Amino acid sequence: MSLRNTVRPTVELSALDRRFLVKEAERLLPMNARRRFLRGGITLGGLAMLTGCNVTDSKMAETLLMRISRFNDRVQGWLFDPTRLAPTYPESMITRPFPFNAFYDMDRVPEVDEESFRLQVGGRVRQPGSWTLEQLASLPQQEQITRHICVEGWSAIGRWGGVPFSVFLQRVNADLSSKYVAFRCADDYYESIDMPTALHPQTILALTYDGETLPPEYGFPMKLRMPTKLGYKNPKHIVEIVVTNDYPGGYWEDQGYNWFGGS
Ligand SMILES: Nc1nc2c(c(=O)[nH]1)N[C@H]1C(S)=C(S)[C@@H](COP(=O)(O)O)O[C@H]1N2
Ligand SMILES: [Mo]
Repeated sequence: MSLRNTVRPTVELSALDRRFLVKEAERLLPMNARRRFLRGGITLGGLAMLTGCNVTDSKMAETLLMRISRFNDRVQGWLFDPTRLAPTYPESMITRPFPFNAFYDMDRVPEVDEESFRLQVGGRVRQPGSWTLEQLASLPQQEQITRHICVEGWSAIGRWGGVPFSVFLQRVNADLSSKYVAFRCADDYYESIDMPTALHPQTILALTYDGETLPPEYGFPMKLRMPTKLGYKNPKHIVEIVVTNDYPGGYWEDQGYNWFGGS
């Protein structure tokens, strides 16, 4: 037996832990797989076969959930239709006031100085560098009234305007065959998305909310607005964009949320 095996404590799973694990796994499974599984009932043995993880302790339980979540990402990626549009709404249906949400309270919203701000762009792009807000505002703009869905159980309809993200990626000569686009924010938030979603016609680098400059609480100086993805995938206060092939993760994803996060 290796030293590593002898020193690492093995925490046996209780019956309650096992029931919780099966529930968690069920939540992480993509819909179609969930349906197929439910016909026979989800068991720990079935999940072990699906993931190649034999769950005997809490460490393996974590690995199993992580593998199911990545399996979910792949299935959602396959199912994603890059031409299918999310519903749009009339102006009369906009939720007023639009809710604020972040991993902190409103009084801690980051302050970004408009004059000195520069958006950094790098990674797999032929034109890396920095952008002022004025330069971004001079690119083609597009508006949308769409529904934002938060996993915490609320949704709201809002109106965002900005640069179609596909236009921006083409402007910086991004390698569009890359796997991911990663975002770093002025708070400690970070996110990443798949390239097909980055190029979706409703994915915009939003500079305005309801016809006005994006207010601080909704993500000044800019947020990525994607009606095809859940709320936490839409980063606010973006300061850096990197095109990459190395999986960048995300603020909530690294704490167990599913990465693809389709809505
Ligand atoms: N930089 C940053 N972006 C973020 C978050 C955050 O805490 N920081 N929270 C996310 C979550 S969970 C949600 S629901 C939305 C909320 O956006 P809103 O304040 O415009 O409603 O922002 C997302 N983007
Ligand atoms: Mo959210």
